[in-house]
Amino acid sequence: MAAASVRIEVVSLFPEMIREALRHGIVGRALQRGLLTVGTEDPRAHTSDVHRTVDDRPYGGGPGMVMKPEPLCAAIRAARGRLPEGARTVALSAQGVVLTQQRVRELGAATGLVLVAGRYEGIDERVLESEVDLELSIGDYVLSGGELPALVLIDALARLLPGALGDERSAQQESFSAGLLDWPHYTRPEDYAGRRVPAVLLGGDHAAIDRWRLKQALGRTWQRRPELLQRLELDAQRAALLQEFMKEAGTDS
Ligand code: 9D3
Repeated sequence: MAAASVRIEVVSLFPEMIREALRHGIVGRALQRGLLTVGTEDPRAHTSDVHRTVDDRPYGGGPGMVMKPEPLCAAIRAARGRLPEGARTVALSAQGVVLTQQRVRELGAATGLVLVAGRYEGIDERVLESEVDLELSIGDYVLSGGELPALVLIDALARLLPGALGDERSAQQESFSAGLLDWPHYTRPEDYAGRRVPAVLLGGDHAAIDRWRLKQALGRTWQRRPELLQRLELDAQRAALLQEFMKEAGTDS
């Protein structure tokens, strides 16, 4: 369970990118309600040369530029100074360990987080050694900086805050489908362009609906994310539902 309120500071050369994105949706409402506070700190504010230099060429040569230590460290310390003692510092980096819901939950337990969004080819290694507790990636694809990953992490953290979601999913529903992909969702009309809503969802047999949903969730996880299914220990009912799905997938669909 997340703390009652999380305080986050994002160190970024594009603070507007952070502030602008967070105005919308569930996160925007969590901010308005004070469940979450997000500040920003721009390393460029911690330069003193006329060009306000935040990057420099890599030692050893090669393409691209590296975020230089002094302005970045000064920004990190300024951001940390606004947070309670014991705040953790996380750099969003393509070299990081991959973010998972498990790691989101762990980070949600912190009262304060400094998120460092890198730009250019990367951050001077000495900043990572001296100021950063953890490097996080959001997956194996190349982005142009850490701002969108920082926003991804903030979004995932905000959803864990008590009261952040308008319509709380019950703990029972969570365990019903834990570790599985969602089942297919339908709303009106019953017939859309000749595609009908599955009949079981139209009747009032809630036990049958639960079985159908669980079977679809198991089947889709098997088809699309088999590695997720391998981690689960299926009980007899789930194993039987998956067997049914597999048999039917062999014939129709
Ligand atoms: C020479 C290899 N570089 C790619 C041209 C490495 C590289 C440097 C900087 C790759 C990406 C970036 C910028 N990316 C991030 O800062 C980043 C990121 C990502 O690219 N993918 C997934 N998660 C993240 S978190 C931060």
